[in-house]
Amino acid sequence: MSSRKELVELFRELTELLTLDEGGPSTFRVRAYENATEALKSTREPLEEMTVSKLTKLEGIGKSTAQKIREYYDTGRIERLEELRAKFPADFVMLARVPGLGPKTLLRLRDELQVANLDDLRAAIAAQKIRPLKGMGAKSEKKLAKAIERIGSKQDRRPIAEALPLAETLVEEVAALPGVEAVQYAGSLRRFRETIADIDLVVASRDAEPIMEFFANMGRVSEVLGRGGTKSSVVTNTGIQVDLRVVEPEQYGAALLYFTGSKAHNIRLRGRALDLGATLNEYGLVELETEKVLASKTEEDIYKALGMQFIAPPLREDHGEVAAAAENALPNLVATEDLRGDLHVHTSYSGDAKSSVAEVVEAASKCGYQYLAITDHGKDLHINGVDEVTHAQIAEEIAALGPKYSDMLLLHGCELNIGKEGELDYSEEQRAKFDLCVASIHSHFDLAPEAQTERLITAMKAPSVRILGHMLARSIGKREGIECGVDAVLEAAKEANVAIEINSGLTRLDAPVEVLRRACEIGNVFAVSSDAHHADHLSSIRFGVRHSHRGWVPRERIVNYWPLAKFKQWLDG
Ligand code: DGT
Ligand code: CA
Ligand code: ZN
Repeated sequence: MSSRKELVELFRELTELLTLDEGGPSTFRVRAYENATEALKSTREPLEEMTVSKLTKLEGIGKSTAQKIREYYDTGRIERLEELRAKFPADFVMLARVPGLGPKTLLRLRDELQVANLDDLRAAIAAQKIRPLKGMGAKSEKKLAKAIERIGSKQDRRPIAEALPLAETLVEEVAALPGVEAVQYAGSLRRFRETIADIDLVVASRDAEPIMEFFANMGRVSEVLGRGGTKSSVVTNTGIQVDLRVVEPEQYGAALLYFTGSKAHNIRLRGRALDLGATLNEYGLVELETEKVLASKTEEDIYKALGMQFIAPPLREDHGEVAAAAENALPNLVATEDLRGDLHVHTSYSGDAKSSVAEVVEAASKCGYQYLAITDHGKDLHINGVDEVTHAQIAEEIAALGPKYSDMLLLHGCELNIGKEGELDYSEEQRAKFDLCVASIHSHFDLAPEAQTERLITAMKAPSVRILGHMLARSIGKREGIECGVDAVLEAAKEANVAIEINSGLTRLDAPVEVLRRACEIGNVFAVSSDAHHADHLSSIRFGVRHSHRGWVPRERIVNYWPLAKFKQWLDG
């Protein structure tokens, strides 16, 4: 952090803690710190070189604050702040952020009820210990209970499928605002976690005001939790909290890196920075001795300055990625543009899908694919299944499109249903007519693990099966995946030369990350598939790509990354 920025941060903290200490925001001392903070933000004077008496000549800076500024530049810390930090631990300071809880009440809660954190406060409310306090009462107690509930609900995690579309829309809308140089969602969403607590947006702009204005007044906002000069927090009508931060374009990379996390990854990176004699924070990578900013504008710059490979956001979980990046040993990850085909898509012949064969093929052609497998459901799936006769018709339609799409290999495939004991649709003779079969589970989710393992292995032994579709059949936020012996299934898949699907559906993202990582160790191959049920959804394969990153899947192991010849070899093998 440029030391100026850090100084401003420290003064902000001082103001916050002093407000607590003084029992209110309007005392002389608190206001003095507020004024000083504002002065520090705007001044262009070379503070680090100025004496106390020179500093006091600046507008908004009194003697006591001038001394603290000097102390900071001389020693790197401010003693008074350290005292206040010791007096008010972070858990207690958090309480000051509960709406309706002022410093006076807080101190009373601490001194009379020994409330030190949120849990204590909850307990005190539950025991109705707050209402007898001076200045309180049953009504204020109830109000507090509600305010805490709000905070509590922030901890609810939601499936990525609920948050990602909103985040993508927000990014689009903010990008179109005047003065916005870059915008990205950060946090767990950018790391592509399966569940999300809130959406964190980072914006690069020199003028925050229009962005804050737009943000607070969006139609989808039900409540503004906070609004500052460069930071706001809102709750949408659907109850998703969105935090927005506007930063200087020069610091965009550092801010994006910081707010993308994970926290554990950030801590690991900071350790690496320290080893190199630098500090890393949301403002930049700064050489300690010279205070020179080594990198801050882009994430790429920062990783490079740290002497390591760029680490894709889904990898940033402190699972060994920092050490690997430093040794140039990260897996080669696949990019959406690298994929040469899609091996699991449906047409309107599957009852739950909407596009014609021709529309799906045209969409695949627009993706630039060299091969495509159309895989409508087998007939065992009661509502959406397709019988032999209809499948013959699909085959004809596909063949008829051949001449028009001569640069794309069109495969007539099928998504077979794995029955309770591993049985599949049709006879093996009939199945062998398909160019490619995906086999997946759509029912009997509650069998014993041994039975599930057996079932999957039995299905994969059918020679026609080449891909194990959405392996655990989970639905994120709704249904846990089946329990099975993962290792045994993966071993069997390897033995049978069956690829493990990486299903791109946002409610699926199946097989899950832990399974993918295990499969990498065991040596399986993978197929990243859209499982699109509409021609417009072929592009959702990008989600599977990011899920594959979370699983550390090297692109060399992805069958639809392979060039046509190699892919055909695998298919025929
Ligand atoms: P979530 O919101 O629970 O789904 O997960 P995240 O990772 O989005 O967490 P969040 O929203 O609390 O914070 C966003 C990022 O900001 C987080 O991944 C790392 C960074 N961050 C937040 N607080 C801290 C902190 O105290 N220390 C460090 N080093 N980084 C933090
Ligand atoms: Ca977050
Ligand atoms: Zn499907």
